[in-house]
Amino acid sequence: MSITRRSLLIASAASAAASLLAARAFAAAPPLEKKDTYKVGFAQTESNNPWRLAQTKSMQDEATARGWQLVYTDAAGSAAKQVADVNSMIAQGVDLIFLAPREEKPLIPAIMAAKGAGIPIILLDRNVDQSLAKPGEDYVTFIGSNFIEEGQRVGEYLVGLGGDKKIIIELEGTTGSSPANDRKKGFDDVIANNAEYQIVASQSGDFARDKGRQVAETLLQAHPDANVIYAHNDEMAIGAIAALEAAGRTAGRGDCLVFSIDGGKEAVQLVVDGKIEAVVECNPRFGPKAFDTAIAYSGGEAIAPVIINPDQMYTPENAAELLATAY
Ligand code: GYE
Repeated sequence: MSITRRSLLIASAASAAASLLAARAFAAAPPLEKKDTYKVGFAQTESNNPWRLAQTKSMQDEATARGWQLVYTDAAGSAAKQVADVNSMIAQGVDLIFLAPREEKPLIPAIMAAKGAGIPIILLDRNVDQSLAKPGEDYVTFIGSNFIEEGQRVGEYLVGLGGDKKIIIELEGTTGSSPANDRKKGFDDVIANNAEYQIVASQSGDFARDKGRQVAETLLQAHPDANVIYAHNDEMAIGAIAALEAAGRTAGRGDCLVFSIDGGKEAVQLVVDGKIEAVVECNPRFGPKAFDTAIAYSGGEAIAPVIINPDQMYTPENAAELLATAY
């Protein structure tokens, strides 16, 4: 390609991006017409863990209870597939799209495409890069947990525990996803303010059990003195416990403390058993709040830019009592 042609292409791409930005700065998120029933999309990111299954069930149950049609897609862990899924929902003319964006950046074009087609988007559970898309302008709102606070709660609990467990391995969630970014920030900031604690390794286990096990195995070999594992979700914590046990070590206060976030039944049971020290809940039951928010939006109500789910914490003191309520 000639240099002039290439620079023309670059210039036209730049001006397209500039006009997209300009459009974004002025137009509000598309409205939702008031109707008796709706056809809505739910673009799920993957279905490889109990948290995702509980979230999907909650959305499906709510759609059934209200008699709405739900167009459900599962991106199977691929941001590219999720972009295609949203585009297919746009082509099917859904009234609104609930989107659980796998990562912070790659879903931005899909959000802009929906906006361009006049279809409002409500983000569920994961957020997008706020410098690239904004609530009220590009999508209606984000509904989910405060991930920074979740990480902070684990850090503060660990520091509050005192004792000699201070050498930490961190298992991060999916690279580029908002819960991984924020759970890391919240936790790491607490640790940075407590000089005697040290994070010796921090690596992604992609929120998956087996990946978490593999990464924990490698990191435990490299850092045999580690005595705390902080996993960004239950699945990786359960994988890490398998890695500890395979290495002849024990999960629990006697050897290595394990922490996680989510609060599925299996993890809460492990708190009861003393293998996980504490779990910060991240509530996956989005259905009622998601659908209520869509109705409020169709009625012209002002919607808060961020709607935070309240989360509890499972500890040795309350885990047995709360086990029955865990998803
Ligand atoms: O912690 C994890 C899931 O985005 C908050 O993603 C969610 C996280 C949740 O796959 O288990």
